[in-house]
Amino acid sequence: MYGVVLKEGGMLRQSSWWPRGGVGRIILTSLIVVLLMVVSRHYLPSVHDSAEEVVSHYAPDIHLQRPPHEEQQEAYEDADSAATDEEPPPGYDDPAPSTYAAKEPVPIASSKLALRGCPVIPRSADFLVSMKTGATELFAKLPEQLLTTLRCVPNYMIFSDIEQEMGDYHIYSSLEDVSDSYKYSHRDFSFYRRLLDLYAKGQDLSLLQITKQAEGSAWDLDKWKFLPITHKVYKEQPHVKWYIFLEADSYMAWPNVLEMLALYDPEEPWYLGATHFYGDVAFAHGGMGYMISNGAMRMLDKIYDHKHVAEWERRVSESCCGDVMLADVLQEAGINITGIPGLYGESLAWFEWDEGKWCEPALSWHHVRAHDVEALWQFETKLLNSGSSHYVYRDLFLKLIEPHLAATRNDWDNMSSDRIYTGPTGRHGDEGRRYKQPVQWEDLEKEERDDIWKDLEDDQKETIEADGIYQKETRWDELSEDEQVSAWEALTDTEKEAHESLRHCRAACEDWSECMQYWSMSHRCHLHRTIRLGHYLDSKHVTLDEDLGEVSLNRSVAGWMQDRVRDMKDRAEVCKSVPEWIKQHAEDEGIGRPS
Ligand SMILES: *[C@@H]1O[C@H](CO)[C@@H](O)[C@H](O)[C@H]1NC(C)=O
Ligand SMILES: *[C@@H]1O[C@H](CO)[C@@H](O)[C@H](O)[C@H]1NC(C)=O
Ligand SMILES: CC(=O)N[C@H]1CO[C@H](CO)[C@@H](O)[C@@H]1O
Repeated sequence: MYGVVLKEGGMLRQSSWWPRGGVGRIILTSLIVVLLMVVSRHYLPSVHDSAEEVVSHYAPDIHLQRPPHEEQQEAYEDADSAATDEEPPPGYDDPAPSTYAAKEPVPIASSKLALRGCPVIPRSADFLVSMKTGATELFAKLPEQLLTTLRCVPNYMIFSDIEQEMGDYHIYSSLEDVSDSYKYSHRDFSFYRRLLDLYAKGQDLSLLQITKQAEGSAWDLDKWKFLPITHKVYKEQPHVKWYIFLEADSYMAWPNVLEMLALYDPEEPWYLGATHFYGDVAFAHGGMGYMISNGAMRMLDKIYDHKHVAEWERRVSESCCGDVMLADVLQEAGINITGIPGLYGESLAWFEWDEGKWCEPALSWHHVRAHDVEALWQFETKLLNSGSSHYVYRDLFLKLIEPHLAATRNDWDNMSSDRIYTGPTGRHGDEGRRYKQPVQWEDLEKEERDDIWKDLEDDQKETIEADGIYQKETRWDELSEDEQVSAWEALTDTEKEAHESLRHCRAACEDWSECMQYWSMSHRCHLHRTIRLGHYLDSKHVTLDEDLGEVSLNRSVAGWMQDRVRDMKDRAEVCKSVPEWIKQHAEDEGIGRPS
């Protein structure tokens, strides 16, 4: 536009009516400029308008201004209808804006842009996610979660040792509500006090992670976080239906989790997770993720007073772990754990793929690194955007695991451990209970007998009743020296040679009909009856052994029986859809919402 003005000016200069005097020129030029300004203001589009046009042409979803409030609501509603068809029952108001609202993370006020590409978005009025991490690992673990899983969760709170900001995100303190008498004097908190001190001095807290000792201290501190976090999420948002607790190294598969939760009435007291035992206490493992219903939170809140908290803190100081203590406290409030399937305690590399879990929906993973979170996220986003609404372990296997299974793979870690061969002198045999040793039935403790009896076949029971002899299944390291010698002699020739080379190891795997994979490294052969991916292992001592030709002896080599993997896939049942699977699961377990 202004370019045109100059060009016109250039043409005008040639004409004869153009004044020769300086003052006349200035006056006439000014008049022309004013005239052009008036014309451009009224008849030509403004610079601002045209810029907006360009933006909306190339990126229709980018708003130059924040979208108005209605549009935000709409964004949630779109997403919600994708996540669940049912309308929320009356009685759940949107939670009152909390006092922290101004500090809450950006996605709370997210626009369509922020939620774009999210396959599933949990309803912000129904689900609150609490993500627990520590100040030393905050910057290592959280960014990937914020880029992927948390990006699609409109309602969450992040907890660390210290209240701080991370970019646009507010990090809550999981420890500030612990009584001062512990916080400022108990030895579990010496690490916390150090963190506070260094934080006040503006230091990089991640440097504290390097020592083993610091790891131990961070663990001692961790058990103190569970109760304050549980209380805080409820106090902040008392109307949410489900409180979901994760750690920064957990990954949760939203579509499957939401399907599973739909089985349970949040008005009832539910404490759902992967059941573990510590002594007599049944607890939900913290890292694998657990969920507490609004009904349960209300019951806990009834007894969450000074007297109880003082007593619980005393018990925490003596207890091993925060998740165990939480289960203890919930039981005191009248809530017992209910175990749910699909929560796994390790990352993908460790998972044992076999027919048993083939059709189960995967709910969560633990000990995931940023790399795993990314892989899972990419997998999930692609799958769900291509029309599937859920997925099962089979889908993960086909996309993320199977492409990496090879007949042999160098420098690969051994995740095989079902049978171990190390030659006549070393430890070999079986990690499982492979060796049957005759024992007198009467010599066993009563409890052990009862335990064993439940699982026995009828013919085994008859043998015991007839001769009083029980063939006890024993591990190699439970055998006496003499028993080990005879166990070695009982091995087949192939097994005896398995440790000698990769070729021998593979032969032993072929020889054992259940073997799916093997691992071979310097006088060692491991076999495994399920498929486990494992991971790259740096070979520090690679030495070529000419005699054996094919293998470098100290190189770690893994391999899979590919024909057996194919057979396994062929044998595996056709999976039900996840909603059907969950319905069946509910029937089997006798759970489900009253309808
Ligand atoms: C919870 O479990 C304990 C111990 O197993 C049991 O005594 C108690 O009755 C259970 N409570 C509920 C509410 O089911
Ligand atoms: C393999 O490594 C072990 C220890 O790592 C070493 O003792 C042994 O000599 C190595 N074998 C060869 C053939 O290099
Ligand atoms: C090199 C390596 O990772 N070896 C491991 C193989 O597996 C056994 C048993 O699971 C471990 O003890 C080894 O450290």
